[in-house]
Amino acid sequence: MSEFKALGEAVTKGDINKAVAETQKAIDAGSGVQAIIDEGLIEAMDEVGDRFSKGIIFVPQMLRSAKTMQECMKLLEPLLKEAEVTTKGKVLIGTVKGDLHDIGKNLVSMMMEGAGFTVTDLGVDVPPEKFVQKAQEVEPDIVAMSALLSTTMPAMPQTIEALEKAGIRDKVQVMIGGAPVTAKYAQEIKADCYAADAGSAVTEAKKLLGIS
Ligand code: B1M
Repeated sequence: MSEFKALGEAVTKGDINKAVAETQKAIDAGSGVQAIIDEGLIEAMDEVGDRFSKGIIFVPQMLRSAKTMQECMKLLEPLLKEAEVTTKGKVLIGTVKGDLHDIGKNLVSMMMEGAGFTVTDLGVDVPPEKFVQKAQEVEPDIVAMSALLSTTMPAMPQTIEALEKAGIRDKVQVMIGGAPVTAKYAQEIKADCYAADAGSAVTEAKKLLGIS
């Protein structure tokens, strides 16, 4: 976290004003957006998760750090989207049923938009029937699901099953991701692909649609 030490500390402490100021400072200093996200914000959130696991902090502090990261992302979002404008394909994304974590999903969404995909974001706690209903409406190329809890991962195969029942499973590619999700799990539940992070979500989406 060296270059972004002050930013990381502000995020772990949940000091929104300081974190936003540090983000702006990093942008002004010409630091890459990806580096600010990966080495500043995400590393700090990992530290937050670690402290939560050890019982050093609790849900309110975790929430405050999440809010802090979201405020920093507001400054970075326009820079992420600057890159490309053409539509590469349509992506329907959401965090699965029972799961309220949306920072990673939002990041995937922003990176996809930045790479030229048209993204419909269903938000958090999205039940399988909502994925199906919206997929029928917007006819996406990719249905992308995020889960951060091991207890909500089963909502992924449930959603795939719902797409099958609605007769649209073969019309979409299914991508899954989120901290507890693995490539092996993607194979097990017959998703079309797994992406470990927001950057590889874009690479994998392009591969799925045969775009270089
Ligand atoms: Co939660 N939480 N949380 N939490 N939380 C975790 C996930 C946890 C690992 C913390 C811990 O114990 N170490 C743990 C889960 C354990 C498990 O099941 N394996 C946990 C828990 C237990 C809980 C609660 C149950 C706590 C409680 O109430 N007792 C509760 C559950 C609420 C619910 O969802 N029903 C809960 C609540 C919360 C808050 C609401 C307080 C808050 C979320 C706020 C929000 O999102 N708006 C929160 C937070 C902030 C976290 C941690 C600290 C940070 C998550 C985060 O935003 N990371 C997290 C610990 C951690 O992850 N280190 C933790 C930054 C983000 C950029 O990374 O989301 O992993 P991530 O996204 C990555 C990749 O995973 C990937 O790309 C992103 C970046 O490149 N990715 C995809 C994500 N989705 C993808 C989709 C794709 C492809 C890639 O394709 C479709």
